[in-house]
Amino acid sequence: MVWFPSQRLFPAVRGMCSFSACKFCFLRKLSIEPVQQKKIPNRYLGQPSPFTHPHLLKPGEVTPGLSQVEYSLRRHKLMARIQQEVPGMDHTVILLSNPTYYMSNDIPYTFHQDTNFLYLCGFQEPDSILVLQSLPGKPLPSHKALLFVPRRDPSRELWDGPRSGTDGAVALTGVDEGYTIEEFRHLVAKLKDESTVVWYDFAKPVHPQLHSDYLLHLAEVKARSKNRIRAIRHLVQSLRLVKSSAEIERMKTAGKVTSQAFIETMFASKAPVDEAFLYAKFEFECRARGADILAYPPVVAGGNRSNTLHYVKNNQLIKDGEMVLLDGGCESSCYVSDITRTWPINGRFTGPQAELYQAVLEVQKSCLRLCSPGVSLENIYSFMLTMIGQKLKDLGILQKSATENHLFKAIRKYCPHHVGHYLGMDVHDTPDISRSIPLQPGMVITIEPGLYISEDDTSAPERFRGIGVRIEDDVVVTENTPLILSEDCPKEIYDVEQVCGS
Ligand SMILES: [Mn+2]
Repeated sequence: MVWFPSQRLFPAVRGMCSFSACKFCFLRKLSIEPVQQKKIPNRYLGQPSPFTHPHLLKPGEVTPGLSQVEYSLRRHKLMARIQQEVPGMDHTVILLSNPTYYMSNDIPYTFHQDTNFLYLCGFQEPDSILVLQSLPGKPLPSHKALLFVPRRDPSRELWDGPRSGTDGAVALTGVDEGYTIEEFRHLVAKLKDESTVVWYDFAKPVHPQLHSDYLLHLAEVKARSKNRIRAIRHLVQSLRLVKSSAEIERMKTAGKVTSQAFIETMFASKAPVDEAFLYAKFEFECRARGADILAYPPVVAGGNRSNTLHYVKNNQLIKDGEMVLLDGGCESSCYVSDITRTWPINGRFTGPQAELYQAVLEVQKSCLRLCSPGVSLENIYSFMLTMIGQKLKDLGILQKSATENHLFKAIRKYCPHHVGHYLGMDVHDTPDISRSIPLQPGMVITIEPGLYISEDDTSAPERFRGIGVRIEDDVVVTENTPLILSEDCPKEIYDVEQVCGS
């Protein structure tokens, strides 16, 4: 998916580091206490467990590929960050899960967990609260992690399936203590104390009902206290920005699955074809390879519709001679991919299609080469704009003699979106982190230049009208050559024609 450059930018976060990559990070000296492994109940929980789903989870894993130790480390890193921000106080962090959203009476949408909550505990049930509390007399990052979860209820479980309950939640996630959600009010009463700094996103609560039931009053009391409530979202995002090696492994899987789905979808292309057919084919090929869901409604845009950046209706016929732009990605074990390819529906590029496509491809490959530590997404964006300007002249879309002002306007007209965004558990991951900060090893970004020539654009040469091209890859920044997670997905003209034509 594309991200517009007009989106609000936030100041850079200081002191970001990757635990595994940074030699000087003080967190390396942290000794966290070994997780006391509690026995997973030998019954179904509210999410896969190593006992019920041994094909997905190894012993000690909370979600596929991510261990209790990794989750515990994330919580410790967050508490260390808090200690840096506000030293020498008592701290309590409160994170809400998502609620279940309903399409109509009793008909739920597919549940999706809030990703900040998920990042810190891996718990997949709605209507839950994670609390991290500093320990009296012990310096941060020492803390206690508590989960408040829906209580077991046979009458509800008959309809909705099993719940983990407090014992299941503790054993699965490795937090220190588990309580029912109703017990949360006892804790809230203690937090009104002036000596405690409460870290909670009161301005944008992810669970409106839990907020009004338990936290609205606390927020009001704290507003009058000298230790006010402080937002936590930005700190969690600053941790999420740099991925661990286990996270990169999950993202490799998501990239491979999606690349294969693209190949199968290209292979199934024919003229004419309904966009809905390609949408269904793509989703099937992702899910058949183990993806949980698609990461977002894909764009499957034939012909001139590819010039509508977030075209998701996907209900038109693609005619012989047209191209299709597919922007799609899947979510696999909490991590997503976000890939775009544009290909001729009948398997052969026309002359003008090939010209425009090759121009975008060259810009894209040049941008990929810039993905290294020290360079920011904004730097790559500036580079992309300059290179697109040159390509517009080479293609004859712009006059060689165009003034600076005219040139800039034309570039923004033919490529109105940014070069990319951060990628991780969310498609537009860590959205509050500025794109001006230098990239570091372990950060994952998309690189997705495009050129869009509307069929109504009488100022562009006629042969290009109605063609829109975007090419998007997912990239892990490393010390050396960037790792392209979507490298299996064909993008050279020859390779695309081979796959589509075979
Ligand atoms: Mn994208």
